[in-house]
Amino acid sequence: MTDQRQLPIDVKADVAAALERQGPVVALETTVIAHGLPYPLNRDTARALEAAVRAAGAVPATLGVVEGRIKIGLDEDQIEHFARNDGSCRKLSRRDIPVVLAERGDGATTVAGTMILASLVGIPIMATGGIGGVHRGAETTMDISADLTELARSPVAVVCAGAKAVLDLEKTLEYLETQGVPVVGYGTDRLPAFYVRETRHELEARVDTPEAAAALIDAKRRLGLAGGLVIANPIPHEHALDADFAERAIAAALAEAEARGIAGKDVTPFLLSRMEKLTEGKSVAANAALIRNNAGVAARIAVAYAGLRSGQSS
Ligand code: PSU
Ligand code: MN
Repeated sequence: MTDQRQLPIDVKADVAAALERQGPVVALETTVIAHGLPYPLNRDTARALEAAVRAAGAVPATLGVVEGRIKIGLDEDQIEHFARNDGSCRKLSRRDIPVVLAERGDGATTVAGTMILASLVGIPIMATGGIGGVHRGAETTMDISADLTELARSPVAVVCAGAKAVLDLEKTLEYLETQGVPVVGYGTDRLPAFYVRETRHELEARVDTPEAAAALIDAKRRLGLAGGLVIANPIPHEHALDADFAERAIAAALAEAEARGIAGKDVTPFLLSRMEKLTEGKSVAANAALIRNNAGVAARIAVAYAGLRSGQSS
């Protein structure tokens, strides 16, 4: 844990109490709220994620930066502010966090940003929709999400529905292998791709229970290896999109992004909002459902992990 005396950081009371007793805490990202989903579905999803974590017996910590202060846990008004994002709320990946603190601005954390803030206070697990990764055409654009390098640095397990389907999944897995990041299927042998339950990409490891996932996180910690891991949890059957339908919409959205010259941090928000139109809202409904599912699984893993750690210390 970093020395926090120099940092403008506020830890919500219930989160602080849980961390104090080494109880289960799940960090939740906010880029998906501020930049990923439309209002008011984003606000309702943020609330539903916290409820899903609580229902599984863990404490949720929705992370972000408000007026230059790091918030480990947001209150209702702050979540509403992020959800209504009037454009003043930055998207915070690693490079952006010092900037928003110095500016005393507001920012919502990506997976990379969430991992950084979570590890400041020792939260070992987070939930998201899908991680960023290597974009299609990265061999010319060099668009590779800082989520991937963060996974090699910060000790946080990321429960997700695989990588965003708009990415080049093969290159994303290659990159994670190079960076030494375990990618583990949760109840699956193949990489899920966000809207669809599985792809042709076989994974090297699989766990079927929260306890098995917790044992893996613990093994990595004991080895002293830097970085986190990816726990890839397929979207529930009833919310999955047809693979061909999803792929056609992705191809159309990507072509449009290229034609309009969308680049950098705007690529993902642009694609997600185009996908919403192209699928007549089915993509956002699926997105909200899979994140809720991931929050519940992350909480069950956090409970198992806290149990394991308390067994070790007694
Ligand atoms: N997946 C979603 N919605 C999102 C994101 C992922 O369904 O909004 C966000 C996550 O916060 C992820 C980020 O960390 O996109 C990656 O952005 P970039 O590719 O610019 O690093
Ligand atoms: Mn990018």
